[in-house]
Amino acid sequence: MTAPSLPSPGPRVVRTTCPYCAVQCNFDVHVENGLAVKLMPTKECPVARGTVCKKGLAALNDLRHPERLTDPLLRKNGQLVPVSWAEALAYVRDALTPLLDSNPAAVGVYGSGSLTNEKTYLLGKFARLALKTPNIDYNGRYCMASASAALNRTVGYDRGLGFPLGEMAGSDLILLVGANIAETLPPIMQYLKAAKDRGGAVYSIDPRATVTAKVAGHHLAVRPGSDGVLALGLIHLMKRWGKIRPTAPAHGLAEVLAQATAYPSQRVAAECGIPESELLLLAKRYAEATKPLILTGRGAEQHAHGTDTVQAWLNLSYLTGHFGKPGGGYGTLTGQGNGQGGREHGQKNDQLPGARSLRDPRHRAEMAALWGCAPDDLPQPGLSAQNLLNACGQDGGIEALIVLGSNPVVSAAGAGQITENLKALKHLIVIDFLPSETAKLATLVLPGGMWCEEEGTTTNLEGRVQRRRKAITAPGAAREDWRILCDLAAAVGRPQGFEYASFRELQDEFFRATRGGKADYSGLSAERLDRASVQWPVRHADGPDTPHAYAPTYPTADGWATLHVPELPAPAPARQLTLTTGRLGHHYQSGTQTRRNTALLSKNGADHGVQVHPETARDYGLRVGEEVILRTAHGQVTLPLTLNPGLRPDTVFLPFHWPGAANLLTDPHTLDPHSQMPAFKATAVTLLPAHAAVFPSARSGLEVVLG
Ligand SMILES: Nc1nc2c(c(=O)[nH]1)N[C@H]1C(S)=C(S)[C@@H](COP(=O)(O)OP(=O)(O)OC[C@H]3O[C@@H](n4cnc5c(=O)[nH]c(N)nc54)[C@H](O)[C@@H]3O)O[C@H]1N2
Ligand SMILES: Nc1nc2c(c(=O)[nH]1)N[C@H]1C(S)=C(S)[C@@H](COP(=O)(O)OP(=O)(O)OC[C@H]3O[C@@H](n4cnc5c(=O)[nH]c(N)nc54)[C@H](O)[C@@H]3O)O[C@H]1N2
Ligand code: SF4
Ligand SMILES: [Mo]
Repeated sequence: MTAPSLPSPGPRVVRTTCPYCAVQCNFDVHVENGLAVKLMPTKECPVARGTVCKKGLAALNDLRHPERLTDPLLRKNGQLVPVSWAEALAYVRDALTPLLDSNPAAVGVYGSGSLTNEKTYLLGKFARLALKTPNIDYNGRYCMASASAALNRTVGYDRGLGFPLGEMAGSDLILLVGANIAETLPPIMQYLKAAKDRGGAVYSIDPRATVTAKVAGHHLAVRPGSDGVLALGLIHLMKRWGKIRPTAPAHGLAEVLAQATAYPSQRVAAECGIPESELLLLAKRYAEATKPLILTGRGAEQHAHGTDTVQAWLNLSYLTGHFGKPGGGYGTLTGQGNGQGGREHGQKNDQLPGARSLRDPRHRAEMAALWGCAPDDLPQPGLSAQNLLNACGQDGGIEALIVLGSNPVVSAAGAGQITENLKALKHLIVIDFLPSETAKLATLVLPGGMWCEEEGTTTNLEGRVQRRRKAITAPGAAREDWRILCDLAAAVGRPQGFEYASFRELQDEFFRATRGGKADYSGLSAERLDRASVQWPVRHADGPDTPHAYAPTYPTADGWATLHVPELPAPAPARQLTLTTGRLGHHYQSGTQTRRNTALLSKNGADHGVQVHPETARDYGLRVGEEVILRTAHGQVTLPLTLNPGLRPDTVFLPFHWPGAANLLTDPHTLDPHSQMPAFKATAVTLLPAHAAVFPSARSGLEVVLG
């Protein structure tokens, strides 16, 4: 390998993309003496058009944070101590080679939607070709996987938004179903406001009255988990009102319409916990709209019936002829920086690059030819994310895990059990740039590169591929992640296919690998992306890109869509208190980056508390600011109480950015059968004051003494 390229020392300005969310705002990073000194938004950004959010603006702070990892750390006598790369890689050789020789499936790989396309591609290739393990998956399973599963089984592929974001402004009715974009994807609010300015109506469908709901102007506070029923209620009314005119012929139309007859508005209003009049008003608006746009977020999707919930909304859009039309239809709001590209290029347990299937003999043959192996050498699909973590440290399960770009000690469902599982591993190798809670458990930590220390591409929530350019060099002995993966392949004695002379060689191979896949990037090059960003597929160097992804016909066996009949659970018992979880505007994900960033630290420190409706607090005898115990079938936590009058009284809300909090309470075992998504957004919970020795089960009057 050649030495890393050193950027020139003089002052420079490098345009790159944000390390955080799926909007992928463009910034100009000003570099002086090899350090990033200033970050400026640019009006030329095709997505955010010159706006950024507070996280993006503060992104430089972590680059040279005092806790930044600059050396490999190896666990010796219980402590992580700095070692040379030679010693770190010798550990990798000694740890992994015996497992790879006897049972490669005992080595797991856990990736991330934060990784660039090139790293995603390389991680999948590394698992299949160097490690030969079937057990690779990634944190996107926790993210938009339910929407992805619904789109894939309906129209054969999945690009979160099938149209350019700017077209949102032309919609006359926008339904945000479980998406709090004012806090999670702030620059998109400009398109929402533009739609409102033109007379469009915007609804937030969310158990909480969020900032987004206030700007939207219309709020339907549904019970957690009831969104699918709401969609069936709308289909029922559209049918009654003669509004069914499907986008194109499709399989399953009759079955889907037949199911909706069982969902009259009275039933639907009761199950969703909303007034029937509000349901009828929404239905009337939907029926009259010319370009209604349904956008789902994690609130609708992160359930054990998330795929079927999304399916119900997708069916509504398709049946009423809006799906796939410019400015209208259905889309999912992808979350992570490269949440879109991260789900296309082979870090999923069942996937090969270009959104190919690991189960398809033709796809296997295509990748085997590119990688110079026999198709049968490629493993079959392995465990999906939560099952992979559940299998860690278990008899006959995963003995060594490599983590790149995730912090499952905070973000996995049932995080208490997962933490014990990770501790029980023989080897936990974490590649990170900061000491995340997961890195702190590792046997080996490898210091990786941060966003503007690496070259690459990311694909944003509308399928727009952009360059993420390198502005500075990683500090100390930290290395770019792609080089670390190549080093690991060499360490286990399988360097073939990982001997790139430059990043460019890897990037060009990645673009080539997607040729002929559903997510085809083969018409791309760094030079083309320098001229303009593009939306995939892009099949030829001089050919067009694809702003509208979902025009019929579809990449399915016969070109038709297949609408599936959603299977929805019975509503939760009326008196049940439900815990839901989500995000705050100034924190990102498991918090490794934002909890260290002084520009983002909360002013009052109460933001990690549990949000409860004042009426519920009164019912349970709780006072503001006091510590309360939350208990579910999966765990218990004690946190300060915050009142939120904008929340449904039968729902409590907890942000998930902190360790020892939300995910100690979530269920690691009950997964969506189609997407393998845990139910992050609905867990039956009980509350009690932390000072109380007895547990007043408020609504039943029973008292349970805590052990
Ligand atoms: N500030 C910030 N921005 C982020 C992130 C971050 O961590 N912080 N993460 C990024 C990522 S990876 C993602 S996936 C996106 C997520 O973006 P969003 O989907 O907007 O985020 P969440 O807060 O998880 O959930 C959205 C809303 O769903 C509501 N909700 C909970 N349960 C239900 C339900 O059953 N039905 C309905 N209709 N609503 C429900 C919650 O009250 C919440 O307001 O954000 C991205 N942007
Ligand atoms: N209860 C609850 N749990 C949830 C959710 C929820 O709404 N509620 N949301 C789920 C969702 S949508 C998501 S996406 C997950 C996210 O949760 P995680 O999968 O934990 O993702 P991050 O917090 O982004 O973790 C990224 C880690 O990798 C590091 N990192 C980031 N980028 C890179 C990189 O390029 N290279 C290297 N080497 N390291 C990197 C960061 O420092 C950090 O430690 O959480 C899920 N968990
Ligand atoms: S976090 Fe998202 S919205 Fe904020 S600046 Fe970064 S890409 Fe833009
Ligand atoms: Mo996500």
